[in-house]
Amino acid sequence: MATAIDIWENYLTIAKWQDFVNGTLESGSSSPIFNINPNDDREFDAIYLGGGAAGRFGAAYLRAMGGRVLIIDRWPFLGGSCPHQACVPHHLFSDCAAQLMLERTFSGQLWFQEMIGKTVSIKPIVELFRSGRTGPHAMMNYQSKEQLGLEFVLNAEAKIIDAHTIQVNGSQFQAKNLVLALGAKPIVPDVPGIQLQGVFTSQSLVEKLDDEPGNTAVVIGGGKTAIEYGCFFNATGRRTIIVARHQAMPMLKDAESRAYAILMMEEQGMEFLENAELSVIHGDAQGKVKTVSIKTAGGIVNIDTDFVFIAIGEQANSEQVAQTLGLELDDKSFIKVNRRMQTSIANVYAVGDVTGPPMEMFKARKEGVCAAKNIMGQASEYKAADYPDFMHTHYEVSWLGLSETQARQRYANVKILKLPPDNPNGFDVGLPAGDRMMLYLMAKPRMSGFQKLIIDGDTRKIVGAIHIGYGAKDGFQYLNYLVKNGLTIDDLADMDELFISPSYFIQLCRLRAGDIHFNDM
Ligand code: FAD
Ligand code: COM
Repeated sequence: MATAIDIWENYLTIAKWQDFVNGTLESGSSSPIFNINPNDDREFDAIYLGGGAAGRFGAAYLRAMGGRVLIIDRWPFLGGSCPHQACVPHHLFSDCAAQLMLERTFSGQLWFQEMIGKTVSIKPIVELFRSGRTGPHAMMNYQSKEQLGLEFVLNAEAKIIDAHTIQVNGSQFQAKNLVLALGAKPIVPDVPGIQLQGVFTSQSLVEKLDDEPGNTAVVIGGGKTAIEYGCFFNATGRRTIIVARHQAMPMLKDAESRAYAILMMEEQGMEFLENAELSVIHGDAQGKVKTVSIKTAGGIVNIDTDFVFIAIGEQANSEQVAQTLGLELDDKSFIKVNRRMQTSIANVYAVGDVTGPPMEMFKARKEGVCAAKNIMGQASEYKAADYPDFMHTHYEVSWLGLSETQARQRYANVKILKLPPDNPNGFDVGLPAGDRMMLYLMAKPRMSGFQKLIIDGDTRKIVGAIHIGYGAKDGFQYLNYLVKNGLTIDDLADMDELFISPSYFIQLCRLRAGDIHFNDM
């Protein structure tokens, strides 16, 4: 049993927290950090197991409703995988990819350095992340303790004893309810050679990369993480091959938008092997990756590389709860919950990635809050649906609602407003374009983005929107809310645009809205 550090009486500044988290991570200390109010003798309404997005937001809400809540996390910080291994490194790498695409496009022109033949090192970027991530960690701890008044135990593995009891470092805690917010981890396929040096997942890349990868990256998977990290590897100047079991980037349903996104990736040199599967990873005498064999419809393709990135999905951290509590799991081992976030045991809730897709922050946080409300007696239901979505290529790709094909299946009179419009030059037109795209607009118009608004011409309601470029993602959060509430072309036409803005939806609508029987544009 390690000696616990009690911090309840201590005020820790953000800087102090950062030192503390840095020190704990670097030393590998196993001393738990206790922040529990000794003067509150109420029973805990809930223990949140896991203090990531789902646990931290749920616990904060429960406390705000007047309840008593404890969070337990095995990391020395709150916030979970997002700032440590997931969204934050993803956004750093995607920022680098966007910046590097700009630098390569303008290599040797204007003030841009010569980039031809240059490979950018990945390792220093990973190291930069590793040293910088404790800033957000410190912020989450400070906010949780000093501003939200949360009670927590950090740097300690939680062991479930029964549906009301948790054991941490030899101490037991009782609660009326348990909320399992244990998250998920990358799936690692069982193929020969998977243990070789040079095989990484999104987690191990940021924790363990200690050799600079060579000139070829093989990415296994065609989903968000595969494409996002693949575009980063490609932008650093490496040959990058995406190996997708079916289609790459299937989540972007609009065929024309997807075609633009894929074309722009191909023009950056990305290669795609679709309907293909990782077969064997071959190593050299030192135990390092040497060649990867991919099974394709045309036979085995061998690729020489020392760097394989696995991104084929996530699996729930549900083993312990399945064993100790005997909870019902689905066929992929995600914990089954009803719309109140209750598992098969009524006082045990599960929230966030541990309950399965969509694996997104808003869903984790909202599920955490939904459980809190139910625990505090406010009946609440949640099921993620009709949400806006996004991912990165070298661009930011945002979408909401239906694709054009889906809309045509549902509505008889679909109208499309898009940029560039259908025209003989294809994509080779300098619109859209907006912030961060003006250089492309002038010099490489085809790279200036793509966007589409899909409208039911009869009701005049917006039913779908897609934007590929930069800067529109923020707006999609709000646009989706309006679309769900029946936003029409006329409503959009009446809004005030901040011209030039990256999505031209408002002005396109205003140009068309005067015509009762408007046409595509
Ligand atoms: P987590 O944040 O993983 O929290 C689970 C917590 O449980 C962890 O802190 C862990 O330490 C703790 N824990 C587990 N077992 C125990 C135990 N036995 N005892 C104590 N503690 C335990 N989503 C977005 O919305 N935007 C993005 O840009 C985005 N990018 C992503 C990029 C990548 C590479 C990945 C993999 C995911 C990304 N996601 C993104 C998804 C997002 O990160 C997750 O949906 C979100 O972090 C899930 O939160 P959670 O609270 O359910 O799980
Ligand atoms: C964000 C982590 S990086 S949390 O959702 O605010 O806890």
